Amino acid sequence: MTSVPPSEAAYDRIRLGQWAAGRARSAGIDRRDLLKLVAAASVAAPLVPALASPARAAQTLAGVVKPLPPELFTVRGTNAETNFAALRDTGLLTPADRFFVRNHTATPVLDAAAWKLTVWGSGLTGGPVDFSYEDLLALPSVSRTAFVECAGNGRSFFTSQQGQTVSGTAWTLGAIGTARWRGVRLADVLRLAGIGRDAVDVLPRGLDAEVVSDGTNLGRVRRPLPVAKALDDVLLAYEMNGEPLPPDHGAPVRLIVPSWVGIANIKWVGDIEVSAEPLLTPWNTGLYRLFGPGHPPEGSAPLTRQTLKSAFELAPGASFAAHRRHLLTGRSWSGGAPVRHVEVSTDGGGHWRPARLRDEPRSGSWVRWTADWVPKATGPGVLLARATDRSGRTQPETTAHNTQGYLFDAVVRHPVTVV
Ligand SMILES: Nc1nc2c(c(=O)[nH]1)N[C@H]1C(S)=C(S)[C@@H](COP(=O)(O)O)O[C@H]1N2
Ligand SMILES: [Mo]
Repeated sequence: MTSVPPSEAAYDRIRLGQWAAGRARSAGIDRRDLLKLVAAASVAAPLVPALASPARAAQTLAGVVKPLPPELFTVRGTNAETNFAALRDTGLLTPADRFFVRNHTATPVLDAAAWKLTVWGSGLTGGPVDFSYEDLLALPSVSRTAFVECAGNGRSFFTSQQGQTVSGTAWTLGAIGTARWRGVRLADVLRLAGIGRDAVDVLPRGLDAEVVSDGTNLGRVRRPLPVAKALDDVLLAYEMNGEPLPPDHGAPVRLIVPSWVGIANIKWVGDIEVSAEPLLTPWNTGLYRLFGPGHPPEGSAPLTRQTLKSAFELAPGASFAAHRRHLLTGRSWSGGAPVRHVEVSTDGGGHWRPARLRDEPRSGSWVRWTADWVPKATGPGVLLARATDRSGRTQPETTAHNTQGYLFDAVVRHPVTVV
């Protein structure tokens, strides 16, 4: 199990009890609609395969501003997955031109000069407080290297490796990117806005369009953060890798919630409700909980930290010349603790040997690694990489099923061909 600080674990237990007892407030959605979502979450629908990328032509996607060249991205619905092979020549940080995009609807193009952030709600000691972009720039800034990773990253392997049905975007391992984020501490903004001692939940909301799912309007993307996390290491970021945030990644300002599931990192934030009551939205009830065998009907506690994964910087089916020395490269990461070590297997899992880490492991970031390989037999092969983090967790052989395919952490079998 991922080690979770006591405050997070306590929050989850309390919120789960409040949900079951009907005591938490639904924020911006009818309670019956939330209950329908929870009921639907227990049933998985099959994954939709990605459309074949148009050959050569630079791919674009309505709703995403940046170009999505097929060598860098695989388009999946309204989203674009980073091709891991395209990270081979990059450093620790993912350049913005190849950072994955997960949009519930479409990227809004906002004018920073006209933008404001409104902080409001029953958890403040006074009325609403507005912050302009200039106001945020004038506050003390902090920088932090952190990954943003979708909770459903790796989802397709529930089906391809475990034969299980799961619903959601059929990501392989590229729904993750690591950047250097600069911005202000959310804690500083909340204190300036007058957060009170009875505040329990902090609900940032995006300025992108309302999300309509199966005929139900879920409202704008929003997910409550427990006040303990909101006051800890969360940033309101306005810079990514030394540049102003690009439109697709939340310009002018987004949340960065280190080590937590991607949905916590609300893009294009326009307002933040600070509440003295616990809050429920679709994104912490029917979505982003584990449903299925072994979980209560209302789902697990809302997901918080990411799990542990490893990926090769290789295309699926990549080919290697036999009897030559090749340098295999990849990355491993964990939301639970810094990575401790990584092992690779080039014989389908029979033997494992240590990979060389190229980065100092840090919490909330990934490490690059390398391993040499001299393939001998020609024909199809399978490469595996397996990480262990400092909490002692190692990637398992299989991940317990959940209907929405969240938090896949099992070792992924990477097919290759030796010629
Ligand atoms: N406003 C808003 N914020 C959002 C989303 C969204 O659709 N709208 N998607 C979330 C999800 S599910 C993920 S995984 C991350 C993806 O961030 P990225 O597109 O910058 O990679 O943003 C999160 N923040
Ligand atoms: Mo996500």
